[in-house]
Amino acid sequence: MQLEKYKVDEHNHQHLNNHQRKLDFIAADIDGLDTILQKLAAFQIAIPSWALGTGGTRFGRFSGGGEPRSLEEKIDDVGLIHALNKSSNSISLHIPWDIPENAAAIKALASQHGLHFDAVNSNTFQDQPSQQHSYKHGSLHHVDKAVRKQAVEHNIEVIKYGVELDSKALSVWLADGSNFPGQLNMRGAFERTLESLQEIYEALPADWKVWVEYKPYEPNFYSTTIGDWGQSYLLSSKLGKKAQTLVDLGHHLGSTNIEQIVSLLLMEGKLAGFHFNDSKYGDDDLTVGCINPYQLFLIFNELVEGMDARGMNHATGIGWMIDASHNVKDPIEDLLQSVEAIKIAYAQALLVNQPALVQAQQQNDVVLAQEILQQAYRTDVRPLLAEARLRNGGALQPLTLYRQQAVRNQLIKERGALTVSTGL
Ligand code: PSV
Ligand code: MN
Repeated sequence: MQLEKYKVDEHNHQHLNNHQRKLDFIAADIDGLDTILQKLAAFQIAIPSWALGTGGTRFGRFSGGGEPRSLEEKIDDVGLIHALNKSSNSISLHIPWDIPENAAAIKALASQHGLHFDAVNSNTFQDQPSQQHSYKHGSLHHVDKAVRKQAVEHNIEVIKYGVELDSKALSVWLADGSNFPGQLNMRGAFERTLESLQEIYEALPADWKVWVEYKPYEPNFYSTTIGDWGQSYLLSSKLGKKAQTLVDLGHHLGSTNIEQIVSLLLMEGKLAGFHFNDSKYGDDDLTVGCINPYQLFLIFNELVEGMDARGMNHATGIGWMIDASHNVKDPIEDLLQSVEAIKIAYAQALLVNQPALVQAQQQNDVVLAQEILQQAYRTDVRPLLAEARLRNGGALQPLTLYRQQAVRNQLIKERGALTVSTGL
């Protein structure tokens, strides 16, 4: 289904006075309001094709109804999200969950919604019915050359799909690791992974990147071959300029200082981008900003400062993507919340008085430095986001409009109550 523009306009008309009052209130305290609004309007976050259905756990899966049954319907759902928030103009595909059989038609459909294709993701963490060798004991790090070859070829095939869709990056996450001490020679596993990645790297088109994602545990519980940012950084450094490290917020052990990791990767030109989500315990894949919004703000503070120091464009300098999945919310509502949370953190980081912060740091004025950060963090920036959406043609209150239009009920009518979308 499509959300007609006049419905967005009617909604905006209804809420305009209220919005203007809130905007005027915050605008009075902000220098360079227009520049901030332009940055917010330009800032887009990619939606993963696998987050549009209800996520499951190993204990079960409870479909919410009206889930997309095909790649085309997933694109329609991202189109809906983008029509509402004008902040999600791309989709990231996971192969083979979402194979674009007819790339030209898929591209045409996406562009009708104003969408393009973000990074393509390979999958060598599950066995597919048609494949010859199993990934039970890993893929790119496998001791058997034939298994490694199969996994390399899969990645090269994913690049080909991506080229057809005008994607510009291959995102690689490996489940490779070991469950028990002694199962694996760790150095050997690392070296074989590097060798396999080198073969994939060779197949990258000139204007492509490969993003190497790390994760400390799960599905393996003793060692993971690309287990932390150091291991990913080592690989991406050895591979070359086109390889970078991807940070998934859920892929850290408790209390890790993610903002420090991000700051250093950025300094080295090795930060590929993000998989945004939030977590309390592990890789919980919860809605962005639902547990620890302050950490998200601190990450964005490092990003804004670090990107400015390198003269990078905030919107296009690195990859921004959500990677979340859970089983209790309407996925579209959840994604709207995640995008909002990301943009709130970004807007707050834009408000940090950087010159004053630098001065406080130079003078070792710890109290003032904290005051400066928290002044920005405690500002309610939601009217700025709403104004940027309004200027882009989106809705002042995306979630409210989504509910008023009873979009999910319409999707259930169109697609049925028992549809199940592909993904984990
Ligand atoms: C692994 O936990 C991960 O974060 C990787 O990015 C995968 O591609 C994705 O989740 C699969 O859901
Ligand atoms: Mn991820």
